[in-house]
Amino acid sequence: MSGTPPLFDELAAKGLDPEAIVERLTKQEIETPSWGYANSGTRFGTFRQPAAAGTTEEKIADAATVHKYTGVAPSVAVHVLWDFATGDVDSVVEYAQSLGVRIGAINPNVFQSQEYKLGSFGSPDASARQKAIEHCLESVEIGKKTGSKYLSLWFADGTNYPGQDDMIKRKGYFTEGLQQVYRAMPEDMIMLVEYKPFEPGFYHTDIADWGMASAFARACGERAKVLVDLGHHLQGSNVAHIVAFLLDEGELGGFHFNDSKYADDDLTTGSIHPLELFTIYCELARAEEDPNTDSDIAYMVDQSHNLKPKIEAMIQTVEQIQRAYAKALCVDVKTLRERQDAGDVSGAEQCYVDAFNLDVRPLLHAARDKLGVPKEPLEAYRASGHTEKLAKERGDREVAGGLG
Ligand code: AFD
Ligand code: MN
Ligand code: MN
Repeated sequence: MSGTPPLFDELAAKGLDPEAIVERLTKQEIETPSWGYANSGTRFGTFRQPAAAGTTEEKIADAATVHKYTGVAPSVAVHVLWDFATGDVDSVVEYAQSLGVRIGAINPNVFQSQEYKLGSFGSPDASARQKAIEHCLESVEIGKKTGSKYLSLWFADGTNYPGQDDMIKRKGYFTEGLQQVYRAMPEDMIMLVEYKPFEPGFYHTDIADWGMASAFARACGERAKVLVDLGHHLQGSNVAHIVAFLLDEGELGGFHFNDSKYADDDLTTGSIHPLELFTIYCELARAEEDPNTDSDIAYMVDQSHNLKPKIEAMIQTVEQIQRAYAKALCVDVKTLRERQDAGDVSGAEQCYVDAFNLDVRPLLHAARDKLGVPKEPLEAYRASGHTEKLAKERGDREVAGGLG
C-alpha cells in the first residue's frame, strides 16, 4: 500500500492486519495510581519533589494530564485512607469527571495503622482483624459511590520469625475475613487478591504467591480473582507462565505494572525486563483473541517514582506498556502455532524475536493520531514545561505522600 509506513506493508505480507492492530491499540486502557503522583521514597527516606501532588485533587489532576498526553489512561486507582481522608467521596468523583477521568480501583489500607503490627486479617488480635474487615467494608461502600468495578486488596500480613504465629490459623482468619468482605460487595464489583512473597513480612507472608491468592479467591466466589503485581515474584519466576495459567483458569483479575531488579522496586514498567513484559503481553493478546478466555482484566500501574519526575515517569510507563502490547500484536501467530506444533524450536522462538525486535512506532503513532494525542507523548510533555509550572505553583511543601 503506497503512503503507508513500510511496517504496515511488512505486517500485511505476513497476513497480519495493521489497521486492526492500530484499532486495538486505541482501545487499550491503563489505570494509573493516585499514589504514583505523590511524594514517595524508600524506607530510608522520602525524597520530596516540588511538583509532586499533595492533595487528592492534585493527584487526580496529574493523572488527567497523563491521560491528556496518552489518551489511554482514563482512570485513577485510589487509596482509601490517603485519597478520601475527608470522607467526601462525591466531590472527588465529580472533580475526576470534570477533568475527563474516572475513579478506578479502590485500595483499602490495612498496613499502616499501629493495630496492624502483627497483621490485619491475619492478626492474632481479634480487634485488629475486626478493624481491618470494617475498613474493607467501608471501602466497598466508597467503591459503590465511586462506581469502582474493582476492590483491590493487598495485605502486608506475615511474620518475621519461625514459630511466631500459627500460619494455618492465620489462613483461616483470612478466609473468614475475605468471605465477609466478598459478601458485602455489589454484584458488579470484583475482588482482586494481590500476593507478594515477602516484605514487610520477612519469614512468611500470608498471601505469598499466586496459588495462595487463587485459593483465597476460590474460597470467596467467581467475582474474586488474582492480581499479579510484576514486582511481587521471587527472582527468576516466570511471570508469563503464571499469567498464562491464571488466564486459562479464568482467575486473572488484573495487573499492577512496574519493574524490578531485585525485589518490589516499583521501577518503571519495562525498564529492566522489557522482554518479560512482551511475553506477558503475548499471553494477554492471545487471550483477547480466544473467545473461550475471559480477558476482562484490570490493567493498572503500581509504581512509586522516587527519582523521576512523577508525571513524566507515568507517561513513560504508559508508553512502555503500549509498546509491549503493540509488539505482542505483531506476532505472526499462524506461523508460530505451526512451528510450535512441529517442534520447530528456533523457528517458533523466532516468531517472538521478530516481533520483539520491531520498531512499532508507526503503529503507535497511527493509534495516537486516532486518539488525538501527540505521536510521542513523553517528548511532548517534557517540552510543555508542565512539571516546571507545577513546581512553581506547588513548591516544596511538607504534604502527605503516597507509599514509602
Ligand atoms: C505496595 C505493595 C503492593 C500494593 C501497593 C499499593 O507492595 O504492591 O499493591 O503498595 O497499595 O507497593
Ligand atoms: Mn501492587
Ligand atoms: Mn508492591
